[in-house]
Amino acid sequence: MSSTETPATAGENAPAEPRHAWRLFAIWIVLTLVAVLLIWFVWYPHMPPGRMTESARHQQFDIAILAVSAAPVIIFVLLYFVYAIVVWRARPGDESDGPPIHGNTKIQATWIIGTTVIVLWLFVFGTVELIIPAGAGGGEGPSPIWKLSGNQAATWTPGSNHMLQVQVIGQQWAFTYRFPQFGGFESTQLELPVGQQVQFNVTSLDVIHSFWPYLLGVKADANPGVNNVAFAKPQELGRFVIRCNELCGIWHGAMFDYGRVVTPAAFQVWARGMQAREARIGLLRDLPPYALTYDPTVIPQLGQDLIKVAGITGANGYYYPSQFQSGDPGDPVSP
Ligand SMILES: [Cu+2]
Repeated sequence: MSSTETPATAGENAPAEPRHAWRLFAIWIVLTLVAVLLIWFVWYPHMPPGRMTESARHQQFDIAILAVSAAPVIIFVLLYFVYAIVVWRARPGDESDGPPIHGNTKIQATWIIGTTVIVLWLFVFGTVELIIPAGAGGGEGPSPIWKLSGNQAATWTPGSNHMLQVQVIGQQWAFTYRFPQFGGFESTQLELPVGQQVQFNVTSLDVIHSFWPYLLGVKADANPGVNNVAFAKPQELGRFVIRCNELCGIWHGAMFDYGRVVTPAAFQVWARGMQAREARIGLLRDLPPYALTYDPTVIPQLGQDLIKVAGITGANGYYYPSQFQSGDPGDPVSP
């Protein structure tokens, strides 16, 4: 404690220096308590992204915890700033320097321990919350490490504990959804059953998009040729916005839509109805077989004649290497 020298200039009648540290601590603890209570009880329930799914609920919790963790630090910095300006400012006519101070072991130790605890806490909390639940709603690639509980099955019925499979296909500039457990029908509408585990299989037909129904706490990149898996378990009924979150061309800003979380029974009625309708009008037959990724240039149903136009497919036989001998000009389209 080499910094507590009493200034030699202080007169005998000068008032004793108040205990600044205790004063600061008392004000800080009161302000921090008020801030934490306000954050937790007033702000937290209104924080994005809400509580529509397990992932969203966890993300809201994370933001609240981080706000509570940051409040004491921010309040301390601002309080010290204001206190220094008010209490330690130079008085008119005071031209003297402050006392020379060299080190203070207590303050240094407090600083190192305090910042270490804060950084380690953020590291541990952040890592745990990235993993729980099931990858925190982010796309985890084709074989996720952290999965939602629920069985993989070829069919889905309400309450069956089967994971509902929803394929999300991005293209300039819309998302479409395929439901392999319902005959592989395709829709521009997204409906989801409440209280049931959903597995999104996200891919793209052209450039990189990003599937972002943020009220569901889900965000997964849509890459061509890649199946990017993300999980969600809707907890509340209602509408949610779906946005593309990757600049994908001139109409990127218009690439949004609305989805709905409905009861499992209503979902089943909707899905069966869509499947029956698309079977009736022949659409199911014309769709390419369900796959985790698609190459639009090799899907005959999407228009052989169009693909045959010179210049669109590139080199002869490029997309069907197994069909042609090397050097054979071949036909780049016919499977
Ligand atoms: Cu996009």
